[in-house]
Amino acid sequence: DIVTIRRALISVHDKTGLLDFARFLAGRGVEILSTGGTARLLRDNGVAVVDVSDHTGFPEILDGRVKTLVPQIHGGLLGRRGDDKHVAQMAEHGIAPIDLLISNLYPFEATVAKGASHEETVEEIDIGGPALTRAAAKNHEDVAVVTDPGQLAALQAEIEAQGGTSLATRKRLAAAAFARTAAYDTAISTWFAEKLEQDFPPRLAMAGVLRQTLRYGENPHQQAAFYTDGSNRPGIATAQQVQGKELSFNNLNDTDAAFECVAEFDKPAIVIVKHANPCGVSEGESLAQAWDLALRCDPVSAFGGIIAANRVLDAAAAEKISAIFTEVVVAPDADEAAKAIFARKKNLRLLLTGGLPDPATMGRVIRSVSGGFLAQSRDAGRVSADSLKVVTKRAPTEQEMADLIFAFRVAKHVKSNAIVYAKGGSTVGVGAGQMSRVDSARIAAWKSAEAAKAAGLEAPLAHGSVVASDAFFPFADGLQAAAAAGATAVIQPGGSMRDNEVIAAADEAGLAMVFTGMRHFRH
Ligand code: 93A
Repeated sequence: DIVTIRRALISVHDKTGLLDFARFLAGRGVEILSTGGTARLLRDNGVAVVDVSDHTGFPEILDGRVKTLVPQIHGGLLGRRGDDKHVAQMAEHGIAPIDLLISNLYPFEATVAKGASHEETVEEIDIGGPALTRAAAKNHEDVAVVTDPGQLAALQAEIEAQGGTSLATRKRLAAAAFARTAAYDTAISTWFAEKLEQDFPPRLAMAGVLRQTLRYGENPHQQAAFYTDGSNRPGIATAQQVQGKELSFNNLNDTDAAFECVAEFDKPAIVIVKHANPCGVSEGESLAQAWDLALRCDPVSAFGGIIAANRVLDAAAAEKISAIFTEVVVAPDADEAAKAIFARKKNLRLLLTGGLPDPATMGRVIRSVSGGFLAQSRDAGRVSADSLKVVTKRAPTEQEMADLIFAFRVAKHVKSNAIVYAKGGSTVGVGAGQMSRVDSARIAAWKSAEAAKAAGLEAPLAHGSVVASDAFFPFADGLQAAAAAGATAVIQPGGSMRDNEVIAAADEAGLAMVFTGMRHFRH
């Protein structure tokens, strides 16, 4: 199953490592066909090449849009060498077999990332390259296809050792080639859909670009990998890991939860996440102050947590964060002093993203179900003071109103049933993921009492706080639990059959309550 290479076609945008490999081929007597820019580079460096246009007798036309889209090339890649009819037809039409294709595509993704114009971006949609790549990959029985400069070294070693390419290698290269063209088309369709601001389902493009294979999934017996969606939007997918141990599946999942949450806030803010739920969120005058207040909410859970900041990390914040055991720190950036402080903690993973996710963009959320998947747009909903309806006799004070909006923004990032107590721009008790709302309310209150004990305070932190619920209170009991914990104001969507009972209970306890009309389920 070894195929000797007699003729190769090279047509690449990324010319990394190409010259050495081309010299290697030329040294073995391989005829090299090549397109405009690639041919020029090789020829200028003394490698003998035949221009594709000379080989086919057909010039490159339409500004290079048609270079290789001709039967002599595609026939040379697609003809079956062991098939008499194919061999005869190739001979009849003067089509020479091509045994190796080296191709990589116009840099469409990079062109989108640099914010190029519509016309420039369209011109970077490679048509001939994917066609060549898919033709060669389809005919892997006889043809090898290189789509990434990183594949050249191993291929050279195999050719040196065996005199040609093995079927196993050709199959592996074909799989990588189809993955590459699929990802390329995904990037194009995503870009189009986002330009057109299409709604679901056309916006959905499923294939991702492989960013990293992961050691394992949520558990060690599960396989896992991390893909980007080709959009290049700032977020976990654009993060650079500056230091620390290898990122795990759970690290990435938790880090995303923390980063999406911290991006909601305008003032310096810190979010501490455990198991994809925030266990402490705070705004502050500085990141260091926000850290102290976020940590106060649940210092027990914060151990081994994921920390997200919405500002450039500075030395003061880095010192404080480094004082406890933390798995991951993520931020848009960090200054040199902060980096030096984190560097003392060798295992700590520091991720810098270059920006914050935009909480207002639609994007998409995908979840698998047995035999399929569910897709929805992101929860980009956000409440503001003027969208809230006061339903109780007492209206919230200005401070309560600010805290209500803060608490509801946090609740959006807490798994349902979510109950969040907050005071002065900090969470003081979080109840997450319970099957009944009243249980979440009780847990959040209990945690606020524990946090107060840890801080050496008499009263639970929830005393004099406000409370947010991600969905309506179906009964008065959840609200009564919040009142008993010391909350003075409530924010919730409203819309329950028993809203009247819930409002009456709030009035009875002297609470102010606002309805958002918007729900933030997160399951
Ligand atoms: O413009 S194309 O879509 N039409 C083609 O026929 C074609 N053939 C190869 N793009 C085409 N290519 C691409 O040109 C390759 O994928 C490669 O990225 C690039 C190499 O062009 P040059 O050799 O002129 O630098």
